[in-house]
Amino acid sequence: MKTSWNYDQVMLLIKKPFFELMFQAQTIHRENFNPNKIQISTLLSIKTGACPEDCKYCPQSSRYKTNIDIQPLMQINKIINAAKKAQLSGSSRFCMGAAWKNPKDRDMPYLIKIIKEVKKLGMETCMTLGMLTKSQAKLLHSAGLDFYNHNLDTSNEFYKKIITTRTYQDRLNTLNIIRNSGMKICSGGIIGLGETITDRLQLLITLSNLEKPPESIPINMLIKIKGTPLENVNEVDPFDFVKIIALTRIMMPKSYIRLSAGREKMNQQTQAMCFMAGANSIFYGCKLLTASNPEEKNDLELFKKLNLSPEKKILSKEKIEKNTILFNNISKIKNKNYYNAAQ
Ligand code: SAM
Ligand code: DTB
Ligand code: SF4
Repeated sequence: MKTSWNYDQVMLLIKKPFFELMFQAQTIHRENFNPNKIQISTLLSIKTGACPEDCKYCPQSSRYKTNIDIQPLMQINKIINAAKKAQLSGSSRFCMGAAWKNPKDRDMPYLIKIIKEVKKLGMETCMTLGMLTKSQAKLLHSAGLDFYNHNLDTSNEFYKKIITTRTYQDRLNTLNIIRNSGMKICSGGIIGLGETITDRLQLLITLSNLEKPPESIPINMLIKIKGTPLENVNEVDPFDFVKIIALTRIMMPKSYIRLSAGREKMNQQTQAMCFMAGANSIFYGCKLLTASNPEEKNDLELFKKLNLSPEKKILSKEKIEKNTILFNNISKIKNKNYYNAAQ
């Protein structure tokens, strides 16, 4: 049965002594997941920058002068090469992001082709392309897209201070469209935008009280990007961040919680506490969309220390080799420059 959360209940949770909260979160985590397993996704920006939206945290908005490399929609062979590389390094899901307010209908055939090619590799797929119409969502689902990422980012009240080019209701409408299309929802938020604790709690209440909570919940720590209006906002106390992860686990016991942007600034101990609090997914690979992420070797070292291993769907060596031969026969393209840039 689905639990519905209200503000008073959640306030009681966050006020609990730290170790009580952690114990409750860890207990719920163990009832629903293997605590030694982690889901691994890799991100790729398939269209970068020049976004018409004004999200104050984002380096890709055309309103701010940031140091990013603006790129049009990427060629399919480069996308597949990146997916292949992610798969070989142990990632089970490939997440593709585009700096759009929404995709145009004319983009759909190309997006469908991308999804089908990534699926052929045997990977799960996720896209984040902005708002969707019903027919676009249906097309993506029919092409085999497993997840659609669309974050609520913060509370309804604080949202207006962060983004003016769309409303919270626009965001909720798209989440509804995704749910009805049959795709799984990936939706979470950012901590560290200058929001209050109440805003953080309201975000979690909204997510948990959706008709069905998101299957995947990315919790991002703001990466302060030079040139954006939030470049100098105050730092978040790591313990406050860990508590938000614990709350997310308690409120949405069956969802995957992704420790997302901002891991590069967290030490191993903070990340370990996030995993103890119930986070069980990460973005793996040294780049997020435009910002950097911990190097693979550092993550592997952390996994080893914590005895964490990838959850599943890592293909056998034989299957990956078979896919590689198939893939090379299809595309024959080896883009060394791209690999160099991505490394
Ligand atoms: N344009 C699409 C959209 O906004 O839905 C998809 C791409 S957008 C970059 C995906 C998410 O990245 C945002 O919703 C936000 O949560 C996160 N994000 C963007 N910039 C960030 C930053 N500087 N720090 C942390 N998270 C960030
Ligand atoms: C999400 O919640 N975080 C990811 C993914 N979904 C698309 C994006 C993080 C972006 C960090 C800033 C950047 O790389 O540009
Ligand atoms: Fe555009 Fe998405 Fe960045 Fe907002 S978060 S500016 S919609 S790319």
